[in-house]
Order: sequence, then structure tokens, then C-alpha cells
Amino acid sequence: MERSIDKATLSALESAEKAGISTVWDRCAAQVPQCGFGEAGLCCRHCLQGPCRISPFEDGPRTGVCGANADIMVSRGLSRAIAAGTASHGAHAKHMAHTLLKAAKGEAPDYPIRDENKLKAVAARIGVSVDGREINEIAEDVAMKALEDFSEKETPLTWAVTTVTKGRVDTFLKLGVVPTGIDSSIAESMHRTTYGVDSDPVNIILGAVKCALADYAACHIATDIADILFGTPSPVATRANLGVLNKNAVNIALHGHNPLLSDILVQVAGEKVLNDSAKAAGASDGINVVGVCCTGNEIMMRHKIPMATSSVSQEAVILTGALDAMVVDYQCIMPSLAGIAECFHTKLITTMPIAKIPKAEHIEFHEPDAKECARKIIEAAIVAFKKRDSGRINIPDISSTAFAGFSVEAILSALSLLDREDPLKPLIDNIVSGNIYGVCLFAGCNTVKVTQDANYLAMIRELAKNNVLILATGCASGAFARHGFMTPEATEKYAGPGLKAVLTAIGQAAGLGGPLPLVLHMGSCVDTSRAADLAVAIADKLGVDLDKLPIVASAPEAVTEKAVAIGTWAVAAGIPTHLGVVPPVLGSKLVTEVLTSTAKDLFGGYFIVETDPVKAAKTLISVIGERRKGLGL
Ligand code: NFS
Ligand code: SF4
Repeated sequence: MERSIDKATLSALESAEKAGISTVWDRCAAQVPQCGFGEAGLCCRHCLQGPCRISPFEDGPRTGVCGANADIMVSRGLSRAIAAGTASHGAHAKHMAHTLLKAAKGEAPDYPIRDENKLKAVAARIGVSVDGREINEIAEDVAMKALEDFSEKETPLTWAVTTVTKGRVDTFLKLGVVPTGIDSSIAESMHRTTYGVDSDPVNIILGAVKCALADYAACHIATDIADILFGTPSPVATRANLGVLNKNAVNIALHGHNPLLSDILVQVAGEKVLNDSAKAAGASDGINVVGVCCTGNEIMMRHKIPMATSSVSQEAVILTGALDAMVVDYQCIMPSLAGIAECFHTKLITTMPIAKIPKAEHIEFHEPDAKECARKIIEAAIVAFKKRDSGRINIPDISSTAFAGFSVEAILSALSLLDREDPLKPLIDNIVSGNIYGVCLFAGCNTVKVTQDANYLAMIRELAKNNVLILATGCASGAFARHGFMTPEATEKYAGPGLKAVLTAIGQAAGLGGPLPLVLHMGSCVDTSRAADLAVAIADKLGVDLDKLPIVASAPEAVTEKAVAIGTWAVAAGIPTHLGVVPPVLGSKLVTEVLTSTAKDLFGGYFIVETDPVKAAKTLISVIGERRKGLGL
């Protein structure tokens, strides 16, 4: 199997081979064949009598030592994956909420409230009074409400029920899957899946759905507070791929998730003293900050910071030999980075007390003196730059233009140029007329198990040709950005006539002189909540629930437990959701059936697992067709 279709990644891998450095692809090859029990979800280590395994074939024991059968093992494993994903988004969101609280109390001076309108809009939505109050008072109440959503309450999660349609809330209540606390949902999932608790696979899965809805709330909190503290994104043009590294600058890559660190670092990287110091060290162009993975999305859409790469190719940034510091916070950071950084002059800098890596330098980041910490990090990068070996530099001269930052607010404001009174109307009219056949949200990662980016590109070509409007978040947007799909040119080249006409009309009204980009970049993975907001607005406007809309989602190259959590809440939201990799559930016919079929009866949404991207796109198009028929379109 070809490792990637990204030429920049391939060029970095060639350098690695020459230097005898192993990468994620080599490590994966060393793992093959991977364990068949694990692949099917049929091993359990939840107690010390295990590990227990059930053969996916008819041979061997049918239960573990305690009597747990295949259905129980698979559903428990899935539930724990969703709990871990929720814990990740939850921790990120909680970190944001604590910082908003500190900011409101004047304890984090580097975090002013940058978007008062967003703060007021969120406050109004969650029932915090706004009129005649100081901004900091409102911010404090919003932060407290967010923090309240983490522990067990008597009432449903504020962020889960105030951001979806009435119909969804009714469905969730009816099925008993309304979460009452983000952290408590995670704890409940861990409890019910431990030794000898919940042994009803369907009940376990419904519990997992409840946890996934807590994940949704966490994502939404993270997005809301990021906008409040750093500004709601609006479209910007920047570039993506390894070519954004600059051999004449101190190159600093920001990798991870939380904008609390990366946004401040970007602000500080513009300071003259630091740039002078970089120049004095021999970097004639000063400091060059680039992004990786989701934090890369955050700073790309708010500060035009170019995206170096994402997900599975993160090691490639160091392999260019031109990276002086890789600064990480948490999530999706391969431990292998430390070993690769060691082969070069690159400083790997960890910043969070919960995410250290042996051999990395740890510069702990604290919100109360955020800018000071950021300066220290940049100084360390300048020191590293001085040790750079110019003979080992190989920056592939490859990068694409990418437009980023299509928040719902930005989309509505573009649409309002067509209809000031009723901005959603042009969008809905075009869906009704069929100019826009449907909408597909791409989310999730790149995986070493699929030729990097191949599924994304094969699917988008098929969908765009059939007039499906494309939204993207997370490393899905990284893939499209690196290959030039977030440009007006891609619209010209790949969009079907109806879609092209709509994107052109909006682009021209916005004064772009051409169409909007083919992929509308909505942000990081937590910003998948933005796509949900857009879907909810369309559903409310049409007076139908989400499970009737011609909207689908796809994670064609998913990796993480976070992606599993997001996929599950998308399904619960009523959205048919495609996975391009097979999750470890096939060991249970029952669980597979619940996810791909019963879910449809319960929620309207369901999983579609298809590893062939063209077939997957065709299936999604026919699903959109069914939904359109259901609406009488
Ligand atoms: Ni999402 Fe973002 Fe990327 Fe996957 Fe990781 S960075 S939170 S999990 S790899 S898309
Ligand atoms: Fe085996 Fe049951 Fe223990 Fe799992 S919980 S390891 S199936 S005995």
C-alpha cells in the first residue's frame, strides 16, 4: 500500500529512510499482522482474571471467565472508547471554562474577552441574563454554568439541550440518554463496563450514547469559549503543507489542541524583541509559527497561521530538519516525536502537567502568566535554531492556498449578502431546488491503515460533482487544505453545476470575484459542534428534526477515541455517518446490527462502514437522495 498521496509527506519519508529514521509507517509495518481478537473487539482485560478472548470463528470458548460473551465484550469496549474520547474533549472544555472564569475575575490578564457579542449570544442561549450587566459578570456566570455541566446534576446538561432541536431533546429523553454531567457520564460509563456491572449490550450502548452526548456538550463548550476568548473566526487565506516552513526563520510548530496556549504563543511571536533576537541568531526572517493538527486549525482560522501538516504525518515536520521547536499541549501527539527530534536539533517542548514526554523539555504553561511562558518557549526555540545543521534541511517546496474560518456566524454573514432579512433562506432555497443536493461534513484524522488522504480526495471528488456542499473540521480539513481543496479554484474544477452556481453567487456577493472554496473549513475537531449548529438552524427553519435533513457525515480515515465519540453523537443527532476504517465491533453481530441499523429506528442516524471511498461516496449520495424524498424534494 502506498503510504501517502501527499508529495510533501512522501518527500519527508524519503529523508527519513536515507537517515535510517523509522516513522509511524515503519512501526505499523512491524505490527502486522495485528491481533485478530483485538480487531474484532473480542478481548477483555477489565479484570485480573483475564485477559479473556473469544474467537471470531466458531471455535474456542464462547465467553470470558466471568461469562461475558462477545456482545458484552464488544459493547463494553466501544463504550470505554467513547468515554475516553469524552474525557479528552471534556478536559479541553473544562480547561477553557476555568480560564474564562479566571479571565472574568481578573486573574488571567492575558485573556481579555475578545468577542463580547459571542459571549452575550451564548449567555442568552443558556439563560444567563445580559441586560445592564458588566461583561465580566456575564463571563463569570457563563463560565460557572459551563463548569456546572461537568458534575452530576438533577437536570440535563445545559449545553446538550439548549443547542439542539426540540425534537432531538424529546428523542433523547424518551430513550433515557440525556446526560446530566460530562465527567459523571464518563465515570458512569467506566462503572457500568467494569467487572460484573452492565451485561446488557443494548443498555451498554445506550449508556455510551449518553456519554457521547456529553462529548457533544463538551465540544460545544470548547468552541463557545474559544470564540469568546479569542474571537469568532471569519474567512482568512493562508497556506498549508510542509512548504510553509522557512529555512531563513526560527520555525516553531504548535501541535495539539487547546488554543489557550497556541493563541497566546502566536500573539507573542509577533513581538519585536523576540524577532530581533531570532534575527541576531541568524534567522533573517525572524520567527515563523506553523500549526499541526487541531491547534493548527485554531490558529489557522484566527491568525492565518499556515498549517504545516496534520495527524499521521506529524513526524514529517521534524524530518524537514528545519524545525527548531515542536511545542505540544495534549492529545494526538505521538510519543515518537521525542526520538525523531533527538535525531535533529529540534526541541520538543511539552507544556502541560498531564502530558509529559521523556527527553522533551518541559516548560509548564500557566494561564495567569501565559505570555511570559510563551516567551520562554520562543526563547528556547531560538537557542535550538543556533544548533541547526543546514546540510540536513529538506523542506519540500510544496504548499497550497487554503481559506479557513467558516464559522456559522461567518457563513450566515456571507449569506446575508444575498438576503439581509433572512440569511438562511438562500441556503434552504438552493437545497430545495437541488442546486445543493445535500451537505456532507468531513471530520476525523488520517490513519496509517489507509493511504494518507486517499479516501478524502476520492470521496470529495464524487460528492462535489454531485452538488454536495462540503464542510470539514479537524484533520479532515488539514487533508483538504494540503491538497488545495479549500480554494475557489477547487470549486471551479470539482463542483457540479448547481453547487458551483451557489458558491459563486455567495462569493461574488462577498466581493471575492469568484466562488467560495469547495470545502468550508469550520475549525478543529471540537468545532464539529459548529456543523451541528448549522444543521440545527436549518432544521428549525424548515420545521423538521435533524433526522430528516439531507445531511451526512464522514470520518474516512478515523483514528482516535475522540473520533468515535463524535461519530456516535452525530448518529444520535440523526446524521448518517460513514466510517472508512472498520471499528473493533465486528466480533458482535448484535452490536454491529445496533450501530448500522437499529440506531436508524431509534435516532434516525446510523453508521455506514465502507472502506472503498468511491462506494462510500455513492452510498452517501443515495442516503441524501432518500432524505430528500422524505422531505418531498
Ligand atoms: Ni480530531 Fe484533532 Fe486530528 Fe484526529 Fe487528532 S488532531 S481532535 S483526533 S488526529 S482529527
Ligand atoms: Fe475475562 Fe470477564 Fe474479567 Fe473481562 S471481566 S477479563 S471477560 S473475566
